[in-house]
Amino acid sequence: MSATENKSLNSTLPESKPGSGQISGERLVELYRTMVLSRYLDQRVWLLNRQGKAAIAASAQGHEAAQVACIEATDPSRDHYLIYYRQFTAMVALGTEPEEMLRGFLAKEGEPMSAARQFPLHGAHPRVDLFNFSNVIATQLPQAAGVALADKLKGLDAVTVVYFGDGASSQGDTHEAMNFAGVHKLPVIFFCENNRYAISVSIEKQMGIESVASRAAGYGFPGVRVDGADVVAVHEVTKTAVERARAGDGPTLIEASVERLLPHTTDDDHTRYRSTEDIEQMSKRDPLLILAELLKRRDLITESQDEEIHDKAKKRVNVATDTVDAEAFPNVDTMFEHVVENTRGHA
Ligand SMILES: Cc1ncc(C[n+]2csc(CCOP(=O)(O)OP(=O)(O)O)c2C)c(N)n1
Ligand SMILES: [Mg+2]
Repeated sequence: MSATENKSLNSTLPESKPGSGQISGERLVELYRTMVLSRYLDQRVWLLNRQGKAAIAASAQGHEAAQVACIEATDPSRDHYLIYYRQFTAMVALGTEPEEMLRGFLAKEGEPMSAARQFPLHGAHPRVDLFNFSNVIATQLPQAAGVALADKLKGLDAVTVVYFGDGASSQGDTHEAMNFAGVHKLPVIFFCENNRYAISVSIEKQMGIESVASRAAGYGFPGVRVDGADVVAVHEVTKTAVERARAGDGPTLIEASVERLLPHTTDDDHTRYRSTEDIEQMSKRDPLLILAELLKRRDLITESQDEEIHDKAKKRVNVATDTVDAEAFPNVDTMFEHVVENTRGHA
């Protein structure tokens, strides 16, 4: 689906200025590199889980294009991002190093987000400027409205992007955040990665309407549905939403249709609730294959350059794995540091 067709799904989304959403061929190749690196890292974490080294992981496989394209349309030097547990690629795109991500999964000393005290990848990342996030779904949405309100009160032109899933869109927090953001015309982008499942619960059992984007009408701002496997289309609709937010016109809800190529987490088995046909069909919407095809069709990369990109990413992930695997776990004497105030005299 092209961005123009997507926009026609909701006529309230303002037209983007000519050219403002365009992405160069060079940048497309860069985004592809990030997606490939994220994919190998993601696959590695699942292997580490099967080896008994990583406790649990959620995968971004199938969500990569939506995540990189959205960030490409924003400005990490001034904008804010509130992510959730499936934001593997977004984290890589925002500058989290593979070693840092693996330290989280292997709970190694020096892990930057929670000093290895939390679920993998949970916590805040001060260097990358990621807000602390919770495993409790949709809690990040009211927080995002708060961040955007603070920026507005300070007169800054920063945009806050908050990511969530289709399942999270059914939570009360989502309604409160969107209502508040609509009332106050806050510079926030609600970015829903709709993979049609909340663990094993399919979208038909989650909502009585067809699209998450149409909920925006109830809050007085535009909602737009976009093919989340199409980097160019996601970039274009996000760029329009960013321009709208910076101009003081308020929020946008973007619904990116994506595939969750793997089960919900390493603890799940989706063959118990998805048909073989469904699983086969969705693998055809793998965003890496779709972007690789586009880059080759436009002569932006050759077959051998594609292989090089893959080799480089594989090597980068191997180096990071060897490094982190050899690192120490936090000293047990530090167990109660950074957790809660020790009022019971444990340590
Ligand atoms: C408030 C709350 N209820 C239930 C859960 C259990 N839970 C964890 S992930 C999840 C599914 C969320 O699905 P969705 O928002 O579509 O995101 P996806 O995992 O598909 O990306 C649920 C129900 C939770 N973490 N928090
Ligand atoms: Mg979902």
